[in-house]
Amino acid sequence: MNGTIPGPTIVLDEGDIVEFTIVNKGTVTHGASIHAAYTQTSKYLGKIEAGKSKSLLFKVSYPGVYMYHCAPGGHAIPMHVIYGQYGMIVVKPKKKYKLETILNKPPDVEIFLNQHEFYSNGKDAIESKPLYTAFNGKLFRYVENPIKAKPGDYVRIYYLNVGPNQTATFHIVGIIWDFAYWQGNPDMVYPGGQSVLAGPTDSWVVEFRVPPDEGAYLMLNHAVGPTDRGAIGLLVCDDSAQTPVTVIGDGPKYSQEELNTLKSKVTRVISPFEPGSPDVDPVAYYGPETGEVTVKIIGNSFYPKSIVIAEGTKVKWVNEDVFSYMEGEFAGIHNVTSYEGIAEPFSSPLLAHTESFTFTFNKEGDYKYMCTPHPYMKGTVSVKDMGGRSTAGPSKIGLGFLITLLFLVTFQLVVTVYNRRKKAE
Ligand SMILES: [Cu+2]
Repeated sequence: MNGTIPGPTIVLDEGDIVEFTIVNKGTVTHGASIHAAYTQTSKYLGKIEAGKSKSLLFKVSYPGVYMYHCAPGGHAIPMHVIYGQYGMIVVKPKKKYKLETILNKPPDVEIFLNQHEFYSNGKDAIESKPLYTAFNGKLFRYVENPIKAKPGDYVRIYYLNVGPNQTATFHIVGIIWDFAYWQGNPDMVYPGGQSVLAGPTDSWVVEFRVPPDEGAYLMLNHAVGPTDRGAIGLLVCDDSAQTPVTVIGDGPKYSQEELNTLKSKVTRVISPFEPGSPDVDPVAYYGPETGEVTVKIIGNSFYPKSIVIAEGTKVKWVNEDVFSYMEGEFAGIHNVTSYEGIAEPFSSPLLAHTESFTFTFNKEGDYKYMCTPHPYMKGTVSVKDMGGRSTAGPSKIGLGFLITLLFLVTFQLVVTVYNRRKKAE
């Protein structure tokens, strides 16, 4: 959304009338689901084809912290959310939050905090096994660049667990909330507390005053796994901090130059739907003894994405995506079509859940293939002459032995015939 993960943080006031326009600059169908609108937004903003745009006018009557995300329709909705098409909308209440009333001043530090997950393939996404988790689009973003506040500063955090799968317990080490507001609604207020629990798309506003102790206060998901995977940041109490300050929830934006520098240092590439670097998308090797290999289509990606097989091996693709209802981008229905390195081209019909397509690779080569309804879904097959398969003929040692045997037999035959003729004479 607008080139960042998460997309732009949108801040509105309760009662605003919003004109929301989605311009699809991509190559497949997109859309939007806007949780801040009290209507079925995907009915109006769904199924936006490439190059097209759609608008919706709505009033935001309920204050709170909301998620928005891509919603082309059907199975494509979760798939595009996995891809990072989401962001936060905050509808600020007309009524003041309780701590603002008590302190009679606006917050010194306002933080819009998206927590979200990154997956290296569709199978892991379906099985809820994120490779990384992050606050606002980058692992350890606020460890590298801590958010600073002065002792006694009034802090308000708009916290949204985007997910898309895992439940999170948000906690700041050393802090007890003054108040926590469920979904960011000022009427749903809880005094005190050390944490807030949030499933996917759940949100909270938490408010507290920074203790007098200078130093680092760790913001984290108290589930140790996700914290270890990147969902951790620092709020540093420092008497010299410049406040008031606002931290928005947009993912980081890079100039072309910064991107080039980053890319030159890249040690790992992850992409849920096409082969990333081999450490996250390992190539699966099958020897000549393997007659048939199965590649699953799951979570809009091939699994394994890259295989190496011997000449004569059958490859069977099975569609394990279940959700094939509703319109929009082809929902849960896939095909398999070669597009590069095509010694022998192959193309399957559209496959629904459990349907499969089998192709036998008889020619050496590196084949690239894709799903045409979802051109971002890619895989590779590398076919090698590994020898050893019975159809590939005898080995060199065997051949030598055969030639020698043939020579000896012929020699014996010639000698025998010669001897018989001599006898007959
Ligand atoms: Cu597909």
